[in-house]
Amino acid sequence: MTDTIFSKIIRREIPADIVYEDDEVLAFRDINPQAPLHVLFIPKVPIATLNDLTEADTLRIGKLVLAATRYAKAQGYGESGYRCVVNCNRDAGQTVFHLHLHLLAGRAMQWPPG
Ligand code: DGP
Repeated sequence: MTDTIFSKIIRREIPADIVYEDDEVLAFRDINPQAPLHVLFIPKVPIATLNDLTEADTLRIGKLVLAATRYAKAQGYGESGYRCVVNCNRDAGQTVFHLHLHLLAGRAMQWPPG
């Protein structure tokens, strides 16, 4: 996988507003927020898209989702709700090819998404 801007954020080569970190996950505010809370949760291991996941990633992805849901609840959005989105490839609008989970909260959202 080629290096992405998110690998540079993991290596602290470019700045980001990091809100959470553990051994396997990094989370930082989206540069172009689409909701009052918009945080990206990424695995520290570079995985390009959802298509590239294997059995070996099962625990890693579980930890990624848990980190996001715990953060959402800690920020007070457990009851009101929040949205987790993972875009995969062109038709979903993926622009950065390092798997990331968008956590969006703080406003009522539409369904279906655009
Ligand atoms: P996606 O469309 O799912 O690939 O989302 C990529 C997101 O990444 C998009 O919402 C904007 C965000 N983003 C892109 N470059 C940067 C950056 O350098 N810093 C931060 N914090 N976010 C970025």
